[in-house]
Amino acid sequence: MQATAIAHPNIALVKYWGKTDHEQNLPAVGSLSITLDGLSTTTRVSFNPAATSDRFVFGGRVVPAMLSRVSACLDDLRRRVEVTTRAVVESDNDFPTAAGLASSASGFAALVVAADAALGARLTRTELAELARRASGSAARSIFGGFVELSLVDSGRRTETRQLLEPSAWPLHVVVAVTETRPKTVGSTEGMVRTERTSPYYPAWVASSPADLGDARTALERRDFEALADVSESSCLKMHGVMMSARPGLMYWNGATVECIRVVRGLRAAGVPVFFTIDAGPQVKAICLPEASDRVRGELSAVPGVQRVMSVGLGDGARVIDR
Ligand code: 2P0
Repeated sequence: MQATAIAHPNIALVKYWGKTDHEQNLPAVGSLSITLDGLSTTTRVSFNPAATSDRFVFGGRVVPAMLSRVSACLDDLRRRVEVTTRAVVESDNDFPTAAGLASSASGFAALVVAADAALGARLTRTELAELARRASGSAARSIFGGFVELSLVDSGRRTETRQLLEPSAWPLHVVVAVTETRPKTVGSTEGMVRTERTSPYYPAWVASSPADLGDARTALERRDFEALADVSESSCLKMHGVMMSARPGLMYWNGATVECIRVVRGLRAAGVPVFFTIDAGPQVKAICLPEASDRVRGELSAVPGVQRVMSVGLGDGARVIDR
């Protein structure tokens, strides 16, 4: 009744922003991501027949604020295997939670994989991804390693997540430039609701996503870095455009974010294989070929306002490490 799993954060190259159903947490668009290595969430789930409620402990402290989301995710699994046993969930990140590395993605991926193993439920990877997606959209992608696509199926009533390429098939590097360590003021879920309700550009954002996904898939098949760079930067800027056009506008960047974009664009124009992507926060992630990693790291470290820089490669999907 106890198991421990590890999962890594992922970064979307073709972005997810917006939902069609908040109850089911159904995304309005598909997404395509890379799973990172080197940064991990480790989660132990211990089911206890004597317990009357779930408990969530993060970094050694009980966190009541996160308990309802964790419990709802466990309830989803408990319903499937028809058990009611409550659990203690102990989770830890080995990377700063405020680094803009979607800790909910690695967190919920590790949670469903550990809980499945602890209950002996033996769900398929696809089913685990579906459970994780219901808890947090981006978490489905961290179930798998390397390059991953979350697709809408059944006219958008369901999602299906799968691996497109193993990490070793195209071992890109990611340099994360941290420009702010305080938590963001508007969380992703709230930001999405505001964008859906108020941005006049939202329908265009949703309508343009399938073409971006197609372009990114083709770029992967051809290992065409320039094509992947073009579609990824476009998807990122379009997402921030639709965020900024909400009312009141969502502005996740700071001055250093803009300066990092300028530096990455300058490097790329000079022939360095690198492009940027930015999520719902001010950190900049520079994706590059391995040979460019040191140069990119050096240039981003020198940008005023960059507080620290981390370099990582591509990693595997969520997995059990102890049961
Ligand atoms: C992504 N983000 O595709 C996009 C890009 C942030 C910007 O997925 O509400 O924590 O839990 O489904 O997955 C962050 O949102 O949102 C996210 P919920 P989630 O990575």
